[in-house]
Amino acid sequence: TLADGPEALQCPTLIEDDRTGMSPETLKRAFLDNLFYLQGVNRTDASPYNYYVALAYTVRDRLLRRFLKSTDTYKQEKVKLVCYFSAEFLMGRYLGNNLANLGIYDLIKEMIEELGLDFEEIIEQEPDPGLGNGGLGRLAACFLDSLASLEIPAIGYGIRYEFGIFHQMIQNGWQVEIPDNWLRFGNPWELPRPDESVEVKLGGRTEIYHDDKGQERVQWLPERRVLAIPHDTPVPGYKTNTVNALRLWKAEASESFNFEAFNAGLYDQSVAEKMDAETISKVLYPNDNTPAGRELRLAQQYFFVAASLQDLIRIHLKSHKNLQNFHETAAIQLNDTHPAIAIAELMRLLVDENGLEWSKAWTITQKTFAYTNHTLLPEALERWSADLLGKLLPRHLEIIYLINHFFLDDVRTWFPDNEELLGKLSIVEEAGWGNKQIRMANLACVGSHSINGVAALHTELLQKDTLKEFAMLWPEKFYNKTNGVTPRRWILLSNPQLSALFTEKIGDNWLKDLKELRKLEQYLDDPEFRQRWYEIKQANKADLAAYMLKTRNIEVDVNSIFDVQVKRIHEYKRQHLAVLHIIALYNRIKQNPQIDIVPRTFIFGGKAAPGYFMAKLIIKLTNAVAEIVNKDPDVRGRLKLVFLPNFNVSLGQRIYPAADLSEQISTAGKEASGTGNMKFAMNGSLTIGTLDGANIEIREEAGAENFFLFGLTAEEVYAKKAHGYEPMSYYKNNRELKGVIDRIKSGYFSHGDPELFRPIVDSLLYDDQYMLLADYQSYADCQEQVSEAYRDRDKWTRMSILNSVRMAKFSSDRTIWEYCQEIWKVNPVKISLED
Ligand code: GPV
Repeated sequence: TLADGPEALQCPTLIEDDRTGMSPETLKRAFLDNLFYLQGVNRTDASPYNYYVALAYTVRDRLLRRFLKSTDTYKQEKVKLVCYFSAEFLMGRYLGNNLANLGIYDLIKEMIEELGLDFEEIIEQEPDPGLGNGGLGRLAACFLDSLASLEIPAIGYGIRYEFGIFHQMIQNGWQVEIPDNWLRFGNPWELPRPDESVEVKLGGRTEIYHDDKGQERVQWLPERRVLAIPHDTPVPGYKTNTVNALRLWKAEASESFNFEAFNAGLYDQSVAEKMDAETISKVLYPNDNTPAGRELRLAQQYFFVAASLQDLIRIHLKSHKNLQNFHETAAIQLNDTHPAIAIAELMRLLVDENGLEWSKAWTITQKTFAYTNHTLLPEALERWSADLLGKLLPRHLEIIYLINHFFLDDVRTWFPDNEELLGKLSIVEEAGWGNKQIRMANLACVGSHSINGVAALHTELLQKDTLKEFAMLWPEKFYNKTNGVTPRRWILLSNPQLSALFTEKIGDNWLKDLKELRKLEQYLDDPEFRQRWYEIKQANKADLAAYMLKTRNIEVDVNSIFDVQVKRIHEYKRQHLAVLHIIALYNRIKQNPQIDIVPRTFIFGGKAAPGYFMAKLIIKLTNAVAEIVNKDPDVRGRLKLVFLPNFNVSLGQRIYPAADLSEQISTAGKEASGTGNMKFAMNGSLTIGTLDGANIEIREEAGAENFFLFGLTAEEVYAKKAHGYEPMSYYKNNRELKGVIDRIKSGYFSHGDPELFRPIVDSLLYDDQYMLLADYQSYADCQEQVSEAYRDRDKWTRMSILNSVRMAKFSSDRTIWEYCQEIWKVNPVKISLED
């Protein structure tokens, strides 16, 4: 009271601020306030969605001080910023993650439940932000979590797609795509920053002119301009003060441009142009491991890269007088070649717009960029026709030609008279009839100081094969950075029971240092621990079983092996190899219904690119086999096949913890790394897999005896191809395999129509690019070993424990730390919350 005098006022925590207070009473008050004042609803008629929004704002408020403190500190201390340039960020839902990273998950859960509300239901109101296709986009999200958790100053730059990856429905066994209008109800996590908008130019032509010193220079006379409006989402580290930004750009029409047309009485045209501009950030291209090749896609890539570089230059010039040391302010990582046009854009900004000498600009550019390659598939490497690129970005095409010219001149002095080498290294491919293609991987290699693969085998094959000429020129530029995933989302959030067991036994430091899990090996021989391990897996399986019953109306046996393959559908990933094996098991049962087999539930999930015919047909085949197998009385429920529609981050969080067996069965030498493989293993699934991507390293860590290995090695695959591979001979010589293919051919799974699946059958028999038939027997035999191992619960549980506790290498914290030390040369920066 006033009578107490000023001393009483010196205790400011007496009443907590509703925006920052962490006591249960304050949190509750803030939550209910956000329901009433931000949304105008009473408790009596609030929907679960209203509650979600109220809670999201309650949490966001508690991030903001750390967020602004982080940004301020980076500015004050002129730190080097890690800039992750990526066309995709597959972030997953924010609410649960932000609660966990703030360390208030349990507190809030209790508060919500005290109000008589369903916490789980509220979490599920949030649309899963699907601004990515698969592994590449999810990797970017795991990296942002690790960067903030390791207290590294960083920013993610990308596109704020209005429509994310399509929602997948299954109708009559076929994939049907539904637009993902994820922003329809707004987005409480993002902060639009219209005052930091920048303009991006497109189209037009270039012109030579003379500057005031009489120097000949080039300027770009664009045909149109669009506004890029940044939207920032805070990305908190796990129990740190660091909150970094994910800065996504939205395209809008420039006001100035609009006015001209409007004043000229062309209102309709000005509105059309506005819509045209907005098209750029309208929709994510739903391709994984295949380039789109469309002009709009290139416009998207240039749009976000040009906006991000302007942003970084603005930040740099706030504390530096010129751009000579730009590379000391920003370490830019190119997530594949999607943002590789940034190399030409930075050259343009430095040379054309800031008057730097070409060679000086080139040094800065090379010191700024680093390139991550994510694929070995030659058809997945991006190439743009020079015509298309020149139409949209005339000055960039000239700059690319210049870069190539100087580069090839150097190569000629190093390796005289080697036209073949020049042809391989050239950024420009002469595709005949004057049809030139720009090879974006070559541009990325030439313009970067670092080139990395994403798993040991992948990096080795890049150096030996895909990028061998560059590896020969610059061996010192090549690095391996084996992928990782964040244990916060992929263990703590998705498997709370297992997390609680870990923490009970060894404390919670494993969430900051996954090597801690090794300590759990001491419990391997403890029957009580193994029992709890088993019970947790069974409980997770029961949860998933309930979900499958509810969403697909399929009843499954929780004592069966949950055998799971979830990932984008692609022929090289070989979902159809697993389907062939299921048909083989079915045939064995049909031949002898009394046969003793270990029951299995096969769970598939994954989206097919809408234009990828074979991938869509594989989905149809899977569902067609399910339809027959699930209802055949001879099977007696021993085999169940479930295709779970719309596999995404949220569904992954349900599935990984419930899996007994993780299917990682790509043709050796085709999967760059895989990251789902790591999420499964961390959650105690055993892997059946080829020696491909990161499987090799997972097997090394878990121990060969705890991994089900099958199939040809990458080397054997190459050798077989070289000697003329004949899939037909496998069909003719393997009775079981022949029975499987004949079953499909006969129309048994297609209501008697032998044509429906002919494209799959023909591709297997006459081409089999991915060598399913060569690997079939090895796979089927290996699956027998899996079944035998599963019969011995003790043995299986031990293997499961060892897989999980030995996965420290695959924490993205380890991956990011290596990037920081070896490529970016950055260190942690502590954020203080004191004023
Ligand atoms: I290139 N990847 C992807 O998800 N989309 C792409 O367009 C391309 C690659 C994936 C690879 O296929 C995976 O092997 C890898 O684990 C992942 O990128 C992350 O590196």
